[in-house]
Amino acid sequence: MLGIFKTFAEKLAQTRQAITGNFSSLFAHSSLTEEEWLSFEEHLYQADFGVEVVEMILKRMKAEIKRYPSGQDCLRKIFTELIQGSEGTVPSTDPSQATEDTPHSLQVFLLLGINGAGKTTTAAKLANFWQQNGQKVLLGSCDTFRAAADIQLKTWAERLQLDCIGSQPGADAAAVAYDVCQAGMHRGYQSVLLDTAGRLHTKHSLMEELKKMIRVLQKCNASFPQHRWLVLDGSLGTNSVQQAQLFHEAVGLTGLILTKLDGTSKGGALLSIFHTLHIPIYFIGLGEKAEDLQPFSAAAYIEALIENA
Ligand SMILES: Nc1nc2c(ncn2[C@@H]2O[C@H](COP(=O)(O)OP(=O)(O)OP(=O)(O)O)[C@@H](O)[C@H]2O)c(=O)[nH]1
Ligand SMILES: [Mg+2]
Repeated sequence: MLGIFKTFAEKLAQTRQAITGNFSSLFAHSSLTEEEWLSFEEHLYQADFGVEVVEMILKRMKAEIKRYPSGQDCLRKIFTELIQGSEGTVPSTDPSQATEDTPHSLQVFLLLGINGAGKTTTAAKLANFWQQNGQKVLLGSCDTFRAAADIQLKTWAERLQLDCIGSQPGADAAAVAYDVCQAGMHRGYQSVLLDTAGRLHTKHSLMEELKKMIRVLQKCNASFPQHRWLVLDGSLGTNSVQQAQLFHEAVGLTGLILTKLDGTSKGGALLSIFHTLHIPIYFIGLGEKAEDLQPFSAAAYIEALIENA
């Protein structure tokens, strides 16, 4: 557990710097001048907490700061309350826990998102994470839009020794998804991870294609895909909120993954996105390597933002 705190703190350093800047003195006291409050507000915007969350933080801090030994303690308390319920827990894929109602213990994860969000990389990292934890995982390359997408996923799979079913460019993505799930069920896999083509949430036809994919998967098993996870580019900050809302309206998202939080000062957007959508966050991407995908920990995230403030 300590490891995750250290990793989050290291990788979210840019966001932490945006919030706390030169505020070490500020956080040591329980009272701030008007000028300091204004400056603090600016820093919160720099870390991209978004208007609503910034206003909420300031209102509460101004009212409550005197009750705490330091501004840091007050901020920690507010963050902790705002982020409650944000940690997604992946259901057990233990076959022995399958019931009569749900005979298929196979868990199907559909990874969605706009172009370049990090879907393919995240699919490989997730498969690797679960495989390392002893699960039998199957990757499915359902981005049939570009030949390069299939190659990209297969390259990851080869490097990490992951099972992967590829596809031909131009093939029907829904049919590929169906075949991957059939293989998943019949070959005793516990999880299937489906990579999809990047799509603009504003393009009606592309969103319809996604709905079709889900309808076809439901023919495989009515519960599929149990997980519809939106992969968001964390460096886009709160700009992702509308995008997430439209995906949610189209397919009913069950989870979020925020990538690229390592290279941005906009990590505050995570709190804002959760506050707006109330969809749990399962993993966050903290770099390009396989091991840089981490299960989301609300406590580690908060400590990373205010550590040494
Ligand atoms: N620094 C950093 N880079 C990341 C992270 N996740 C993904 N990337 C990089 O982001 C770029 C895009 O990732 P992809 O996985 O190809 O994104 P995609 O959503 O599959 O893209 P399309 O298939 O084109 O829609 C790649 O260069 C990845 O290495 C992350 O957490 N941190
Ligand atoms: Mg991709």
